[in-house]
Amino acid sequence: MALLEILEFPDPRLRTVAKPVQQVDDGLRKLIDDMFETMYAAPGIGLAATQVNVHKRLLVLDVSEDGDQPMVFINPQITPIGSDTKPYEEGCLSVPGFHEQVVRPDRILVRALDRHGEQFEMEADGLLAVCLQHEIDHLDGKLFVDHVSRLKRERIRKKLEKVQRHA
Ligand code: QAP
Ligand code: CO
Repeated sequence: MALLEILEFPDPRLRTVAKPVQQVDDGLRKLIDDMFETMYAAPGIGLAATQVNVHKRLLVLDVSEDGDQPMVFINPQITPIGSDTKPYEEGCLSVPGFHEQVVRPDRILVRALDRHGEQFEMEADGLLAVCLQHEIDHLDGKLFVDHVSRLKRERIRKKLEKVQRHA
């Protein structure tokens, strides 16, 4: 297993739109294991392949209390269930130290492949629904800061650029 480097905002590589996974093979499963190791070490609750500079449609998350429920979603597709939305205070391993309220659909249906390439479907709400939508945004080159005002986004960008200059 290996720890992967996490790209940080405003790195332009975070704007890459990821390509569908064609083959769920041992190479991909190794990447999935490395992404879990990286996410748990951070520590974080979700990580998209985009954040480790791999532009494939793949994400891992664990929103359980004890951090013992790893979930993998390959080529995920979501549709909102109903029209209810909810605000949630989001953060991101690629935007360290910043949290902002983001409004998203409250309940979603997700269809994806698991680590064996088998298709599954599930309904999600609460933190799981927030995290899935946040991570799928990454696969489309989007960040939670895109959901807040330009003023807030620019303030975050400038502060992070300053920290990165001193890193
Ligand atoms: C995405 O975020 C998420 O600022 C996953 O200094 C977040 O794991 C989905 C983290 C909230 C739903 C709700 C952030 C770690 C981790 C930081 C994360 C930090 C250290 C964020
Ligand atoms: Co994120």
